[in-house]
Amino acid sequence: MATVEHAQPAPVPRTGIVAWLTTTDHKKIGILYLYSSVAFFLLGGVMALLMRAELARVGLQFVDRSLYNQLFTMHGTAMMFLFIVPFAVGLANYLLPLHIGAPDVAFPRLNAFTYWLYLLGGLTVMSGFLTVGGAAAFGWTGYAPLSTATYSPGAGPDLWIVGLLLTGVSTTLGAINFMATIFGMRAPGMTMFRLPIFLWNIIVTSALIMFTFPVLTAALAALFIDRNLGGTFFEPAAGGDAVLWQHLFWFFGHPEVYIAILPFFGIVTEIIPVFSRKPVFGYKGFVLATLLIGAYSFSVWAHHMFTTGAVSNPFFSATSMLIAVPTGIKFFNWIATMWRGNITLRSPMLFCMGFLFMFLMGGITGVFLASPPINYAVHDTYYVVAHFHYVLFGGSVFAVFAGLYFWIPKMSGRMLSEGLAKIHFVLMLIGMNLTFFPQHQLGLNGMQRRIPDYSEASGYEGLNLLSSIGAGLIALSILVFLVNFFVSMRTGKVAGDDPWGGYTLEWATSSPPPEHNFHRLPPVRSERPVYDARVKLGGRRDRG
Ligand code: HAS
Ligand code: CU
Repeated sequence: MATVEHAQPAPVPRTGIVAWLTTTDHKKIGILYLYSSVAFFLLGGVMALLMRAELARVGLQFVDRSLYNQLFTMHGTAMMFLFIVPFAVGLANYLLPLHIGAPDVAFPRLNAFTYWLYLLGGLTVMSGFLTVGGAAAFGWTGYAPLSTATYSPGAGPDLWIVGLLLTGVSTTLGAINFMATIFGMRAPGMTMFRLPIFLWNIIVTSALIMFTFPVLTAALAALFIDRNLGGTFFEPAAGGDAVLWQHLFWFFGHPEVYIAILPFFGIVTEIIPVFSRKPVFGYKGFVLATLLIGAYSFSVWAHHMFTTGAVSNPFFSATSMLIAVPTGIKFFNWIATMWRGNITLRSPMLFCMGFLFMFLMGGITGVFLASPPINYAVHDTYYVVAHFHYVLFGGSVFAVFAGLYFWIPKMSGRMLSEGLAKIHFVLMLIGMNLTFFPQHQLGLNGMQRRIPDYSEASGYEGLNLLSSIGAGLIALSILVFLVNFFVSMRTGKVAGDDPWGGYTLEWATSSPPPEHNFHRLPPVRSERPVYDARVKLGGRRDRG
C-alpha cells in the first residue's frame, strides 16, 4: 500500500513591515503596544503643554474656550485609555509568556486582533479633532447630561464613544487572554506561588477589567442610543436619570484607576528586589494585598460623587479609607525588601524610588479626599488634579520608566545610557513636583479644574506660572529619554542575556529572546529560578 505524501507549501518568510503587520508573536505585539501607547502619551503630553501654556498667565492667549475643553477631555482620554492601560497591556504581553516559561500567549491570533482593535479605537477617538465641531469636550468622565446630544452635538463626541467602545472590547479580550495564559500555560514547577509578583498584579488587573469594562461598554452604548436613536437613559426631562451615568461611569472608573496602578505596583515589585540583592519580602502578603485592593475597589466608586447628595457618604468614605490598609502593606513590604539590602541605584531602581515617594504623597491626598467634609471643600478644584497626578504621574509614569530602563535591554539587546537616564530622572522629579505640588495650594485657594482662564484678582497667577514651568521641565526630561533611546538603540552597549543579575525567567534567555522564547529552561524551584540556577553554578549568594 502506497502512502500519499502531502506536499506542504513552503512557508513564505515574512520580513520587514509585513512581519510586523501579520505577526502573532507576543513579543512583537507587545512592542507594537508599547510604541503605540507611548505615541499616545506624547500626543496627550502636547495637549497638556498647550493647556499649561494657556494657564500660565491671566487672559486667553493661545486657545479659545471650546478648544480648551477639547484639550482637557482628549488629554485625559489619551492618558487613561490609550496610554497607561495599553502600556501595561504591552509590557504584560511581552513579559507574561517569558515569566512563566511559555512559548506564547494562549490565543496568539486573538492577541493580534486585540492590538489592532486598540489602535483603531484610539485613532477613532482622536479623529474627533478632524470634525467640524471638534473633538469631545465634556471631560474624560463624559458626564451626562452634558454629553447628550442637547449639550454636545456633533460627530466628535460620537467618535469618542465609538472609539472607546472599540478599545474597551479590545482591553477585555486581552484580559481574557492573559488569564487563560497564566492559568493554563505555566512551565513545570511554576506553581501559582512561584509566579513573579508582577503576574499576580496582572491577574487582579485582568479580573478588574473583565468585571468593569463591560459596564463602561454598556454605559457608552446607552449614551450612544440617547444621542442618536432617541433613547432617554440619561434624560431627566423624559424620565431618565443623569446621576445613573455617574454610577455606571464610576463603577467602572474607580476600578479603572487601580487598573492603572496595579501593573505598575507589579513592575516596582520586580525591580526593587533585584537592585536590593534580596528576595521580595512577604510574597504572600503582596499577593493578599493585591487581591484585597482589587476586591475593595468595587466598593468605593461613589467617593467621586459625595457632593451629588445621592449616595451614602459615610459608607463610601469608610470603604475608601480602608484601601489605604492593603496599599500600606505593600509599602511596608517594599521597604522591608530594601532593608539591609545591597542597594545599587541604577536607573530602574532610581525610578522606583521616585515612584515610592511620589505615590505616597498622592495616596495620602486620596485619604483626605475620601473624607466628605474635606471633599465638599475641594471637589472639582485643582486639589483633585494634584491628587491624581501624584498617583498617576508620580506613581504609574515613574514605574513606566523604571520598567523601560529595566526591560529595554532584554527587548532590544542594548543598554540605555545610565548618564542620560539620571538626567532624565532628576529633570522629571523636579518638573513633576514643580508642576503638581502648587496645584494643592491652588485647589485650597479655590481654583476650579477645567477652566482656561482666571481673573487677575484671584491671585492664582504666580502658582500657575510655576506649574507651567514645571510642565516644560517634564517635557524636557521626556526629550532626554527619547534621545537616549534612539541613540542607544544604535550605539548602546550590548546587553547580554542578564545585565542586571535578574531573578525571573526572562533573564534565562537571549536578549532579544528567540521567536519561541527559550532553548532551555532552568528548573523552577522558587520564585527566583534564574537566581537559583546562578547559585548552583557557583555564583554569589545574595544576603537575606
Ligand atoms: Fe484617587 C479622585 C480617593 C488612589 C486616581 N483619583 C481621583 C481621580 C483620579 C484618581 C484619576 O475619595 C479623579 C477622577 C476625575 O477626573 O474626577 N484615591 C483615593 C483614595 C486612594 C486613591 C482613598 N486615585 C488613587 C489611585 C489612582 C487614583 C491609585 C490612580 C492611579 N480619589 C479619591 C477620591 C477622589 C479621587 C475621594 C474624588 C475626588 C473628587 O472630589 O473628585 C487610595 O487608594 C490611596 C491609598 C494609598 C495610600 C498611600 C500608601 C499607604 C500607606 C499606609 C499608611 C497610610 C494611612 C493613611 C493609614 C494611603 C503608607 C494615613 C492618613 C493620613 C491623612 C496621614
Ligand atoms: Cu476613585
